[in-house]
Amino acid sequence: MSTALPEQIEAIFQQVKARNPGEDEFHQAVKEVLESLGPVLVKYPEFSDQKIIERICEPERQIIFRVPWQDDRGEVHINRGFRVEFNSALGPYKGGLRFHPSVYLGIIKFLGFEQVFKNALTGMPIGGGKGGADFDPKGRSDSEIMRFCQSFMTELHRHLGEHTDVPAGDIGVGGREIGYLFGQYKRLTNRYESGVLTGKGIGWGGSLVRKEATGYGAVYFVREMLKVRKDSLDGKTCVVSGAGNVAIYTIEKLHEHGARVVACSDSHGVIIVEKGIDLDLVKQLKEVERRRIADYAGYRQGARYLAGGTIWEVPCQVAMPSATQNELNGRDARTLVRNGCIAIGEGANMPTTPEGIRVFLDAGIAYGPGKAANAGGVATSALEMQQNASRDSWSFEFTEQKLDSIMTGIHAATWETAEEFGAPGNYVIGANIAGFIRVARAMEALGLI
Ligand code: NDP
Ligand code: 2IT
Repeated sequence: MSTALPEQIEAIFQQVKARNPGEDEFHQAVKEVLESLGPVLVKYPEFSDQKIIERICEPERQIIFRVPWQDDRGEVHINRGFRVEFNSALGPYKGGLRFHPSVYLGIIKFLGFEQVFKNALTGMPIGGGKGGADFDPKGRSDSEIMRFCQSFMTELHRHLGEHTDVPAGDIGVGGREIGYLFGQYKRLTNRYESGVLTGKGIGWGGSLVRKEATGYGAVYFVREMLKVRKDSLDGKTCVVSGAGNVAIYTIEKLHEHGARVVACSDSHGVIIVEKGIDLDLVKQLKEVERRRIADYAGYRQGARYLAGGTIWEVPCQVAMPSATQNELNGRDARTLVRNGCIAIGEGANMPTTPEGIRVFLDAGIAYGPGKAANAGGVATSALEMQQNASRDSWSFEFTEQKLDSIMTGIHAATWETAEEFGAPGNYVIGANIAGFIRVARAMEALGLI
């Protein structure tokens, strides 16, 4: 992957940087996509004439709002809420909400931009958007979380709708938060509009498999990458960063495929278990008790905890970054390759830095970028929307089968597109081009919007 862009695309990128100052993550995400698009403009000059790239880099709408709330002691707090409605050429804006203290406009824009192409890759009728707040849920009581969610939705609700904008979870937003958000939306609108949020609870409009979908889907993507190489996950040693929603169900599916996950992590440190992570314990600590992964070592002999350590030093054949952006840099990538890693499947969004990506591609290992590998979450959200629209609910097996075939399809499409554009085996180019073309075609058809 070269960093030198064709002149015309370089000019667009410089303009994006100038128009969005200080938004480093957004610049990074845009650059990675633009680096893939040179051959697309050669093949389809009409996209240049219609300024599709310039239009795709500019969100359709950006909403920033105040979120005031009171903690349990009565103290008032003010957070900042965001929703970036990036592109609706293919369907209503669709994408998660992130509650994390690091959130600012540049993070939400990078996530929204990625979401546009990811959602296009699923082949489903969903546009791209993302939102969130710089709220830190850590250490907050259930009532504080509820009050925050209610205040957040009090402002956001006017921008949402099952045919307009449909949020879901991301970092810091899971089933509990979606419940409080849905409750407040229902109260404000006097409508039981199930399709306005996804990731809902089973029993009040949620879909089976949605909770598991991102992790399971990422493992299916890796399974497909290995299949092309006449290999499989059976017996492989794996590491999975994070210990949240995506990491937990990545580990679960890796284990089901006969792989052994020897390490996972959270923002404080890494837990290493040579004989394989006990996932029930991780679920109890993280999903139920909301504690740190460090506590794992207190319950199981043979578990080592590295405070503040990097998980990528743990030798493995398959690595699945599933925590956050830029968590794996060039040095980490070199360490992984040196230790014999053969496949990377990104559960997180943009977890590998540009230098890290280059190391993986140069080493010729199977590298599945987030916008392809983690698309199973949003794809199953779209399946949830389908069930809501038809007032139906599908079995676990039926829904999981659909997720599997969507992920297998995304793998095939990215693989074939990479070949077609002269970059066999390069899923970065395959995903960026396949996603871009689908959105561009729709934008072309809908006129100057
Ligand atoms: P969770 O909040 O459930 O878990 C996040 C995990 O990542 C936690 O273990 C957290 O540790 C760790 N983490 C978060 N921020 C940091 C940080 N700055 N440094 C180190 N560790 C960090 O979120 P998800 O599992 O839902 O999301 C994980 C990733 O997957 C994100 O990149 C998200 O955008 C992406 N994703 C999520 C989808 C979904 O359906 N949920 C779909 C597609 C992608 P700690 O608890 O200590 O903060
Ligand atoms: O990054 C993502 O794809 C998500 N957080 C899930 C989005 C969704 O709408 O399910």
